[in-house]
Amino acid sequence: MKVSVIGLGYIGLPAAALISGKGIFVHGVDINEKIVGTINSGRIHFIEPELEGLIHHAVSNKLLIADTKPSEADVFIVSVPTPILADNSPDLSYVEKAIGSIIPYLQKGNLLILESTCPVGTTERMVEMILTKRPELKGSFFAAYCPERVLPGNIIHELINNDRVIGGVDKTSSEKAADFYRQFVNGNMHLTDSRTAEMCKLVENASRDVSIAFANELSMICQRAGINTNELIELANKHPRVNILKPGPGVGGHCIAIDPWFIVDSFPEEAKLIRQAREVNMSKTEWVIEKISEEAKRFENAAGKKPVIACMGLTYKADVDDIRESPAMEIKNQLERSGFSVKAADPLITNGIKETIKIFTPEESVSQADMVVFLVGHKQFRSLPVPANKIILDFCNINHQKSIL
Ligand code: SAJ
Repeated sequence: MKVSVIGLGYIGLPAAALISGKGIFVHGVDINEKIVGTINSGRIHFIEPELEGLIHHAVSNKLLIADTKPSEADVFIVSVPTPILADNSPDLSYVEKAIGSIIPYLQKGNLLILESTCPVGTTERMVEMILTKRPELKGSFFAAYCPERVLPGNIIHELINNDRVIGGVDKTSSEKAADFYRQFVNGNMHLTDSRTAEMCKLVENASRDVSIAFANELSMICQRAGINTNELIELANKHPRVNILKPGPGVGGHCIAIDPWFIVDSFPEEAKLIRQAREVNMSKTEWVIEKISEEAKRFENAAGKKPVIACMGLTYKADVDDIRESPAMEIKNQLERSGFSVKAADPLITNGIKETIKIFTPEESVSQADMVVFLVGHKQFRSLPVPANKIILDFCNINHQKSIL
């Protein structure tokens, strides 16, 4: 069997690693020649535990080759990005380009799987796009939507063990796709239709966005009420059926901050709460900037100079190196645009990003700053000493580290 994985990013590359790990040849395809070169040298282009070893093993055993062009295969997996445009509508250009690139190579009996997060109805539209160009394939290839639900930092384990939702455009397609995944997935297969599977992926993340919005709104209420939000949430969660999530400086990443917009875009009349949750989570980032600016004003009035501000953490969430859609990065940039001297520290930021951003060590940032603002709860910050004469603003509940003289 030969499998072609189109898109070798956070989802495609781990899938390629697991499939080739089962002795199935994988032809990986990516438009980025640098990524193709990195993979063919047995290395990977982002941090993910266990993945580099699997890729190195697959490449050295000639079970994985990366390429910029597709070729014939038995199974095609499309796992390319689906970002949103400035007006928050989905950008399906990568999916359309990926599907367009494999149309000449599709053969009777092939299985096409779309894994990229996409609006409801996309899989059916892609099949129509294929049949417009290749009408002779009608009824003789299989197509399914199979979303992934892995947590960055634990992708390999979750790809293997999480249940999978398998949404075929018809029953046989669902069964073919489930049989394919069973070769490397231990989780249960839940078969449904493609539209339900597409919506399932979106609602998983939208429901989380709504839950996070509740925590973020609570934090803004508590700040005005003079209540410690984290203590309040801890107490409320003692209730056996309450699970309030953690407030943060906003919602980042390329999933939770993006996917709900796919539902809002398709169902603008009905998706009121989902849209409102997005607005609350985006307003939280502005609120954090406002709070930092208010504290900086107080410092300036007292000290007669603008404070140097240490921004602790730039990634989109704790203990990952990913800065995509990062609220912390947005906060740092806005503070710099407001004329503040910012000393940013993030021990997870790998060199590639460092070249474009001046990154200090946590110790350097703290020692050079008047205000220390914790934006991302990296575990390295938990034991970081902060002298008691520094103003500490903590937006990620790192507050159990002790200040020292
Ligand atoms: N966040 C909070 N408070 C919380 C939880 C998260 O402020 O209590 C923030 C994080 O700091 C981050 C953002 O939300 O900025 C998203 O973080 P996350 O851990 O919720 O999600 P991701 O984007 O890393 O991964 C999500 C996961 N989806 C769910 O948990 C429902 C993952 O399982 C998905 O596979 C992934 O999106 C995806 O690829 O869709």
